[in-house]
Amino acid sequence: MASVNKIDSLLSISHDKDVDGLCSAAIVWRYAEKKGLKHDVMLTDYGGFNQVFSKVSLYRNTLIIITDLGMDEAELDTVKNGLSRAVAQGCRVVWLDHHQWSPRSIKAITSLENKPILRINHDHCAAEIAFKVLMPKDPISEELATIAHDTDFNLRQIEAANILTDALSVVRFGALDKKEDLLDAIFPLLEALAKNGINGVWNPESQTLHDPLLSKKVAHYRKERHKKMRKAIAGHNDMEIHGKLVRIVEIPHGVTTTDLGTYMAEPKNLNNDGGNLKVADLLITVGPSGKLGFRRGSEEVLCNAAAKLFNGGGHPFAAGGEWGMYEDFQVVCTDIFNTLSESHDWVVS
Ligand SMILES: [Mn+2]
Repeated sequence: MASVNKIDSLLSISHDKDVDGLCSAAIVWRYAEKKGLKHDVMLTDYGGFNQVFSKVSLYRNTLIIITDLGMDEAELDTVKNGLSRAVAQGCRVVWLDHHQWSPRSIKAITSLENKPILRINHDHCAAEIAFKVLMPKDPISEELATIAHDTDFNLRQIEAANILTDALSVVRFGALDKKEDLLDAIFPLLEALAKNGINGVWNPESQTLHDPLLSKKVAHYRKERHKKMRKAIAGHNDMEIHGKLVRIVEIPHGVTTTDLGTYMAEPKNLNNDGGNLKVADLLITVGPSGKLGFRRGSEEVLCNAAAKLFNGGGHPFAAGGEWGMYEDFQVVCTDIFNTLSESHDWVVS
């Protein structure tokens, strides 16, 4: 077995998609600095594990810290093989996450050599776990964890967290549109957060981002998003099933499920064609590639049980599933309504 004492560098692998992944990576960065370890960053999303975990076998004597990523079961072998090789070359694995893990995936990580650490806690976001495990005495890491918690639990009580969420969306959508490298695009934000916490990107006095161009882009993005969400609401499809109001909307390009879910949970946003819509008991968003998002407006609905009918899962209050590529939104709606009618699992009686 390789020695664990020779660790001389750190590899940070985190989620590219949201503020929790970003803040987790920033906390790991601060940990690397504190320990004086040379450090690399990789960001990924589900579907991209292959690219990242095939590269970890190139590392030696490196502490590999993975944050805010659950196991992508489809890529389990790639992940296991990559990490096994890295570990045989003196690496050590620390995986900090808050998603659902299967017993098989847990075993794949905990059975690695060199005393792997797998910390899964569903009550916290990943940045909070990273803060507690790696940097418990660091006020900047604590602040980053608080910011991440506010967005990950969709509390939206911290304006800096809202801005950071939108800034990250602007940067991500911009890079995806131009087919640019996501890490390159996100890196300046990550570096600023790692070095100076939220104040590295945000001026608390003027309540604006330091980067004036990004500030402008965020303002524009918010305006456009508002227009797009109005349009999505106008195209809504409602049906009462088992006494619950089920609403399906299409997600416009550049809008996230959380954006739309939050917007449509507010009665004041639901003025449609002069009439007032009720907040739906179950809101289902249909993404461009047929991905389904489930949010609820009443506790008499179980989003995870509804999502399960569409090859998905999640929490009672928020879940995700899949319908598949589609052309006709009406066909998707009819099928979803049918499937929900045939099951009572998602309704609390
Ligand atoms: Mn997260």
